[in-house]
Amino acid sequence: MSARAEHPRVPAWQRGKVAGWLVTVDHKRIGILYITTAGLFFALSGFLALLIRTQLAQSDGGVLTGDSYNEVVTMHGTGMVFFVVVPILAGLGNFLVPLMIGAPDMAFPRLNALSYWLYAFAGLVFCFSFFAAGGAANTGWTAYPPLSLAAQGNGQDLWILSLHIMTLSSLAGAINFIVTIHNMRTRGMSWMRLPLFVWSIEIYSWLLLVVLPVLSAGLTLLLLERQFPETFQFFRPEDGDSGGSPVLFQHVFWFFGHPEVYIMVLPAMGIISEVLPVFARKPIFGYKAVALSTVAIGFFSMLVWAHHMFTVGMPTYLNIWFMLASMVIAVPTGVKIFNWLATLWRGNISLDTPMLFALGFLSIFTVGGLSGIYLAAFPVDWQVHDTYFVVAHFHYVLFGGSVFAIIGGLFYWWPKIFGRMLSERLGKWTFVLLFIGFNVTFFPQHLLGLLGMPRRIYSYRDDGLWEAYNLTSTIGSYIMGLGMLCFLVAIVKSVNGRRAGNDPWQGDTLEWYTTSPPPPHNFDEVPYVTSARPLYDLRRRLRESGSL
Ligand code: HAS
Ligand code: CU
Repeated sequence: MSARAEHPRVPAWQRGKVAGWLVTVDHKRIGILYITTAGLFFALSGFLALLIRTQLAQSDGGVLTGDSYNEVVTMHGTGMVFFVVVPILAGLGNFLVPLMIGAPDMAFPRLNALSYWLYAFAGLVFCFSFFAAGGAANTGWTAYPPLSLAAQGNGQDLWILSLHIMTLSSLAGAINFIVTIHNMRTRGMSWMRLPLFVWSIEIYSWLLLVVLPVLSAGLTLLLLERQFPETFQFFRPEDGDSGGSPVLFQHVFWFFGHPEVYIMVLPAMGIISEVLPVFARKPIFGYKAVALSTVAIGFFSMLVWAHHMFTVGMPTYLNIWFMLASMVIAVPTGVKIFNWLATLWRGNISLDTPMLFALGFLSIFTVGGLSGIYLAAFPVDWQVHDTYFVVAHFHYVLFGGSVFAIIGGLFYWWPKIFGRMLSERLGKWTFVLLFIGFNVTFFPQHLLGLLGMPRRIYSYRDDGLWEAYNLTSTIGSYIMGLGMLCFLVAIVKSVNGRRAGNDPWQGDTLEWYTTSPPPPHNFDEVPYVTSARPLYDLRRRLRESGSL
């Protein structure tokens, strides 16, 4: 029973098991709610992905019609971006940030609960889209007009509405993270002693704060023009000069959309920066450079958006600007990659599951980053824009990057969150199946893109190797499905899993100082922080004084 339930002023109806969760304002419970809800959306969006791959296994697959294929692709992409990756990072951030900075809770616990419930509500509205007259939203996660203006039925409107609600949720969450990180750090924890995961949540929050309002504005205009086409004409191109501009929507969308992809990868990089040193038994190499490169990536990510629009016909000087600015991001990203490699160098490496996923992240993300550099060269992009090459690129950075890091992070922090270990044996199976399945699924998509296969098509002419590559890709996706099943089994089995002590991995950061799971108030006392590795310092002091 939690301390809240024992509190005399907590009304009786709030003390029950279910009610206790519904009214909770504890950042740890809210974190768990976020993670489980995002897990459900992961299952849904992952199922849609397998539908897509099943349809594409053959050139004229009969599983989906053209219309339903468009719906499935749209809901898969939107689901993964908005309802899986961003909120699961919010969940990890919620659980971990206060613990890592030695605070009792987030700065605004009630606002925190509101963020979660807005997310849950947005998710519900998003799902209603499936049941709308005329079917679910079907114009892709980018919802470009004029297509998204022409889309019949209310599925598209519900989609817009759900993203509006999600934006409110994320804005409230971002403000909460920023205020918490700025004001609630424990004694001694200066900015240069902040855990790197917390750094990444700080920049994640600032990016959300700056770019989400722009998305909301664009979606509001889209909604208005859909509902009142007589009155508004922002994006429709007809009527000569008096018409709107569809390219305007693309600018607005990508001013949000490009930073969004770093919103999804920076906290993943933060996870990697926590996991690698612990399993290499060395401090992170170049802490300052890794922390500041996060800031640099966040800043530059707002200057590159039109690399998604090289084919709309921008003047050459703009193409050149967006090309160079995009390539510049390789520098701070490379700083991270090389610092991680240097952290591994001559480390005493133990290949536990979190470490396997971190190494998987390193290798796959680098490949995805490099194909990003190809795409940033606009003459190359002209050739492969809107082909499967782009699909391959972003799955390398988003699945091999963000999702690998998230799964690794879950294996790492599971014992802290639930007090039980996840099975190492199943963890290794999960990793092997996902790593192999991932590459079998997405590597051939580079080749398909180079052969000219467009994105978002539900059937294709069996032209030479197209069907073979597609079938390979589908087989890979089933292997990934098996990998996720192993993860699920590991989760179910962990209910009776081995109990974790406070600090099963010999971690460096403050969350390992408290019990697993932590008590409602987190800490009885917090040690004074003198470096970025307070627990390492503590162990060393104990060892030196002979008590360890
Ligand atoms: Fe990307 C499209 C360019 C990183 C996600 N990206 C997407 C889409 C998504 C996405 C979701 O310029 C599709 C959206 C849609 O639905 O249409 N991307 C880049 C570049 C980087 C990059 C330059 N992307 C990401 C990350 C993502 C992500 C991170 C999510 C997590 N991306 C593009 C472009 C498009 C694009 C075009 C549009 C394509 C189109 O036509 O639609 C960089 O941030 C990557 C930097 C990382 C590295 C690897 C590590 C660095 C090292 C340092 C040394 C390397 C050097 C480069 C100096 C580069 C190891 C040397 C160059 C060589 C070629 C060897
Ligand atoms: Cu981009």
